[in-house]
Amino acid sequence: MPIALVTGVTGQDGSYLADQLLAEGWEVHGLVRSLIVEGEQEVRSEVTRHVGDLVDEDRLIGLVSDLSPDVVFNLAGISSVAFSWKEPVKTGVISGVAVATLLKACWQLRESRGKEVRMVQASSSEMFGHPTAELQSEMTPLAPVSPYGAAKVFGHQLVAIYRERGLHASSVILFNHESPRRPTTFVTRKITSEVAKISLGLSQSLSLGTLDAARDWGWAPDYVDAMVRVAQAPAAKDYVVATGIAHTVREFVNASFEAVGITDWEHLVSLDPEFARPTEVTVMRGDSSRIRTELGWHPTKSLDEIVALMTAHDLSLLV
Ligand code: G4F
Repeated sequence: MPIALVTGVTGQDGSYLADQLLAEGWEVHGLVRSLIVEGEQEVRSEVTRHVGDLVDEDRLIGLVSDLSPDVVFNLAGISSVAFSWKEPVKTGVISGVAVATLLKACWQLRESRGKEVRMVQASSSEMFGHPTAELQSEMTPLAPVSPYGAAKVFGHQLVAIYRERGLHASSVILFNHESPRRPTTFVTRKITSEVAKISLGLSQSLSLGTLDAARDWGWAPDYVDAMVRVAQAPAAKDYVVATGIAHTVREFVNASFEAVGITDWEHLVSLDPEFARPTEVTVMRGDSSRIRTELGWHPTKSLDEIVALMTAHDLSLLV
């Protein structure tokens, strides 16, 4: 039975990843900050939870040594670009520097016991910054425009450095990926949860930072499936994971209102500078040809399907 250590196991991606790995017969261990954390996903009981902090080097090195995992999936960190503007130092440490600790722990396990441990790092499209081409691929230069993006670049480049050194370390460059498990701090779930309330007369309006930004939104379970494929690939590499189709926030809002039968929604939505970013990446669209060709991955849901599922889920929580 292969053994996985998943950091960030209580998040959207970590919880879907644990579900998939357990279904495929893996032994799954999760790193958690504490055994009870409000607002995070429930961790399946089959996941062995280990309390620890990503920045506690001794703890992480000891844990990796004790578990001797086949794969370490690093999904933990600050995942909100907006939050990274409020806490740039914390973001740099947790989403950037902590990657070094995990790589060091994997390397030590390999050196001391000859264990061929693999690592998969959750990198982000936010590393590309303002688009310089229509599609971003593994070859696109990294030029982040947020503290979050800069932290992710540090982790991403360290992974490449350890790969060069001989570790089977890969990065999945994830474009936006959504699901009913997304927290409402992200725009998609904020929209679907508010639209559900508005449709039931429980809220009057939805306030957003912009309607014009466009994102390449995929289905989160597809993106964790990509991580598993990358972990099992013969060679370690970077892989862009994206649908290749971008939609604006406006289109997402429209699809969510449509899902509850409201067509005339403009008067229900307002713009609030509080939710706008100091720098905004206007459009993101990924070229996932490499993972499609080499590992047979492909996205399974359209934006309309994702929006419908998320909106229906939010409605079900209210009725
Ligand atoms: O949902 P968002 O907050 O996601 P963002 O910033 O693109 O980051 C997500 O995707 C990245 C790429 O995969 C990840 F690296 C990252 O960890 C995270 O998962 O914002 C999406 C867009 C942005 O353009 C934002 O400015 O929606 C815009 N937006 C407009 N109004 C808003 C709002 N975003 C939020 N969170 N809240 C708003 O009211």
